[in-house]
Amino acid sequence: MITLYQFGNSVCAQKVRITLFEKGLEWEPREVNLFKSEQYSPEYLKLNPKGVVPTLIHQGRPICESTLICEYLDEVFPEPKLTPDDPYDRSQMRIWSKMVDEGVHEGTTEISFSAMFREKMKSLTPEEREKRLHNIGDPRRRMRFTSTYEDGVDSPFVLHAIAAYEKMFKTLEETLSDGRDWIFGDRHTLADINVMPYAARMVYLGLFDVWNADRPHVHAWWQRASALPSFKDGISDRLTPQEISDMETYGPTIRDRLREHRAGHVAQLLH
Ligand SMILES: N[C@@H](CCC(=O)N[C@@H](CS)C(=O)NCC(=O)O)C(=O)O
Repeated sequence: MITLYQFGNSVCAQKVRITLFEKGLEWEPREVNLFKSEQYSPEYLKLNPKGVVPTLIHQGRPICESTLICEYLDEVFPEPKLTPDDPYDRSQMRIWSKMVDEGVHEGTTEISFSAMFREKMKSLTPEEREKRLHNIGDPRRRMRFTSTYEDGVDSPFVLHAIAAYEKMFKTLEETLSDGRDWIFGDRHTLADINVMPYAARMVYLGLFDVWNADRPHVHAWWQRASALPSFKDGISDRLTPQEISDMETYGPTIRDRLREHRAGHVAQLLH
């Protein structure tokens, strides 16, 4: 029996749902409403001490961290294999998950907050907002949330986000430029699955081309990735009309400013 604690439009829960679908596994959802701060309830913190989704429960034991959950699922349910066969390639696959976990994930949060969750935060009561900003008492998380709430797209954390996405999409374009379909060749692996929800969020927000206007291989990869049945089951079919409308409405409001910041970042990379 597999249970997934998740929140609908959470990127790292999407990653795990794609993997569950790829493995053909049955699972039960448990919703943790992040805007009601349910992730900070004492019961949930016992499962996930960071107070974040997702958490997978398998054989009565909790597993945290979406990258670790996906690797766990790949080991316990080996078919179809979602990791490269070669140990060197597996180490390189983890470069992709590290790129996401060490920058792109936070970046997605900052961009999503500055575009749309910021609006949602404005509609919370002062007590609810304070609970979210306080989180589990992590000062860095408070700083990030407060900064994107107050300064929106001009938050310095959005600059970190732009840089993290630039690195990921640049590396993806270079990797695919020899004509391969997927990051490790002719079959998709956890490296692609790691990137998919983060690319999808930028597509839904109408921001994908801030980075990828001149990256044809990334575009072709996206066409293949978004056509996978696991993409449909893990991401697109589960988005509510409201979530889609929020992304489509608010994303473009930060596009011009994001483009300016990205141009400044790319100019710096050239020096
Ligand atoms: N590294 C963690 C990140 C988890 C994470 O930040 N989850 C977000 C949703 S995508 C969350 O629960 N945020 C709630 C909060 O920070 O209060 C993972 O990959 O599982």
